[in-house]
Amino acid sequence: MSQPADSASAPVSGPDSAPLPPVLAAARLAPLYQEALRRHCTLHDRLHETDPAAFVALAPHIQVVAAQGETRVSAELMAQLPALKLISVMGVGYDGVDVAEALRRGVMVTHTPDVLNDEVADTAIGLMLCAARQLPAADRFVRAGEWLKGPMPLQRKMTGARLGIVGMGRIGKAIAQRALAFRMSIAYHARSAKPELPWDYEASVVALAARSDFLVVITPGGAGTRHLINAEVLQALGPKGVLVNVARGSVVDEAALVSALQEGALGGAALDVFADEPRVPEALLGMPHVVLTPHIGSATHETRQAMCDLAVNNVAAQLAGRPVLTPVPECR
Ligand code: 8YV
Repeated sequence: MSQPADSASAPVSGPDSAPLPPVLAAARLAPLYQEALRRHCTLHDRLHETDPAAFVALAPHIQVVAAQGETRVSAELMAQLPALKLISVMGVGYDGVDVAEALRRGVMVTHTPDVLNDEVADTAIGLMLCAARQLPAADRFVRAGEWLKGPMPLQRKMTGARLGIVGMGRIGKAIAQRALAFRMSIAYHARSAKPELPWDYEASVVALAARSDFLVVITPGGAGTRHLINAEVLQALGPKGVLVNVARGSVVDEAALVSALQEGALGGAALDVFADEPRVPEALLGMPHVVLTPHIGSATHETRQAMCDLAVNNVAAQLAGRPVLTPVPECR
């Protein structure tokens, strides 16, 4: 299924022996995505980083860049690709892509919305339960033989608690729908109120945090939301409050989060995303009341396959001269 190691000078041929068009992987892509792409193109894995000379030779021919949710596709990279037509992101988030520059150059950007809504919402609920009931700590408790010495301390109830959701897009709504089964009261913050929704809108994140037991962050990343969750928000969430982040690490001021947890100003946190992945702040690693997962919000076979199919179908459409399926809102 997969092709031999790629190189700029040896394009892989299609069944009719016509060379398959070159596509640049801007970052290390999931094997699933790489394999599927190789059915439509000759994939050049990070050639701009691994072999600059070969990249210079190939760059004028590259019409498609493949990326993942957190991959950086900069104006500098685009400037080296004069034939670039499409940046296909396998992920709903595309904050690493300089979309303004892509628009300026007439480059289409696509992403993979909707197909991961359920998965990320499931992850958010799972993290909330883990933080409330300390399930990872309970597992460690049994394995360490602590149960033999006595019961684990009591934890807190999630059902009926107050949930604040920062970001009320497709995934935010899927989280809210699940939270209803836990009889949680729901309020949200977004760029603007959504009058069609039955939940309270808060124009200020601080005000939302102040009325929440759990604050779940599921807003897009990027400059507009950088450090939206700052010391003031964490203070408002308070010593019993729990922060859950399934969005982007950049949305939370990690230094402020560490301080708030250390000082007991914040009750706990469950984090799936970090500012400098895969590095996690050292201080968090030692905190038993913090749940840490390695950016697995959408990471199931089923959902990653659906995301991969959509990302590859966007590439195939572009290469065949057909309209792409899921352009980002700025490119619609
Ligand atoms: C993955 C994500 O990390 O969709 C996103 O924005 O963050 C993720 O689901 C990844 O991009 C999968 O390719």
